[in-house]
Amino acid sequence: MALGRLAGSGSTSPAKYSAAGLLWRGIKNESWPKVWRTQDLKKSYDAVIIGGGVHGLATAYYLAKNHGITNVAVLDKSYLGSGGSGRNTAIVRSNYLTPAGVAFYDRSLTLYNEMTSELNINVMLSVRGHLTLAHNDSSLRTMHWRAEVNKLQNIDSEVIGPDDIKKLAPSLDTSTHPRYPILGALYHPPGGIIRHDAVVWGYARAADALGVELHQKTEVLDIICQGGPHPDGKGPGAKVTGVRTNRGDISAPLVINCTAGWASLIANMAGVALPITTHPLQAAVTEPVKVFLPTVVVSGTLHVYVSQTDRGELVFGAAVDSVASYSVRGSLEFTEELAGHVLELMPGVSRMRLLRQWAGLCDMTPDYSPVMGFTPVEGFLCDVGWGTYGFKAGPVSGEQMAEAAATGRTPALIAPFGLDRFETGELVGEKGAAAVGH
Ligand code: PYC
Repeated sequence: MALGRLAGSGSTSPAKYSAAGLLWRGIKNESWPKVWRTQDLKKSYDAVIIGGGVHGLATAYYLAKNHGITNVAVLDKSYLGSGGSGRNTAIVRSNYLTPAGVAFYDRSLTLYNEMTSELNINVMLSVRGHLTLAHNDSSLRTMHWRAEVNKLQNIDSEVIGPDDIKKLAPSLDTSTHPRYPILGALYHPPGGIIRHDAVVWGYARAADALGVELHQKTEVLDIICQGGPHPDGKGPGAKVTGVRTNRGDISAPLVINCTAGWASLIANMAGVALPITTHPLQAAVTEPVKVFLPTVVVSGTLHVYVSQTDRGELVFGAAVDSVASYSVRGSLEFTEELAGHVLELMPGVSRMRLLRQWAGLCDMTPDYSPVMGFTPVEGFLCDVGWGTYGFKAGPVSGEQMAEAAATGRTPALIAPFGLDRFETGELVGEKGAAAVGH
């Protein structure tokens, strides 16, 4: 059913996309209908969105759906979902540390819960609970703190002890033998995992159906501005007039930077400096085995997080690479450390084989919260600096950025994440909510 719907960019009539219809199409070797259109790049748009990941596509979708702004182009230098949206470990949760973070990610979780019907695609959301383990007194204190902040906003989170942890995740070693025994955990029942590719495809198809243009292999080479203090008219006080791409110049009064990995490079093109350093984050997946791990498990002390997909693979991640770089290559150092830490948590998986590892790029800000909203260049907006939290924030970011762009006002939910907080000092410290140490 989901595949049939996915394949249908236009009509989703049951006859055309029933199981029998799909089989017939396969037997006849009929070409599959395109999920979104390809078209020539126009000379001008009302808005250009840079980055065809969940954030960019969601922004385009909500601009069209909630605000009727459809003369929009989403540009990606590669294919849709080729960046962080296709490289993450697909975890969703809202158990953050600051009230601003909790409210924001909770809205995202609501949108994720509604997504299958909203976008008419099975995004395979699996609400299975999320455990953040504490192996020492200070992290146990942080878990209690997060639980209290969460409860104040009606978010289901509580601190539980080793016996309850064992019931939720029997494969964890909850004895007192390990180097870092498990003292407790923040348990967050609404957390889970989702099919990240389906989220990208769902937003892309829905945005396309509303008239948005999606341009892959379209790289932004420069942002064109006027009136600013720099010799080329860029910088604070300037006004954006368009973008230069490898397929020609486009004029647009609104340009929204929804990139990850390249966020500071893109912002520099408008003369806007972002307080971001970029680090790779590696992940790995095993062969599939019978399902035995029913929850998401995170250990900040051991720098590891793990979940089991519905197909049975274990998906692992760790801390970001310590050296800033734009490399998305895997390293043996990562795999060795990961294996050692995983076996401290779950000694029983020692004979499982890793099949694949990969990396994505994380744009880290000083307070581990994003940079969202308007910038000192008129018409140039940013939705960047996601660190290791980007995927789970995709839907709410799109919704809120679309509102900012359409109304010219900063919505309350993203007001705490403005770029100017690095001047005023009103930081939103979310390091304590990170899955792993950074
Ligand atoms: O914050 O839950 C998280 C997370 C998982 C992987 C990277 N970040």
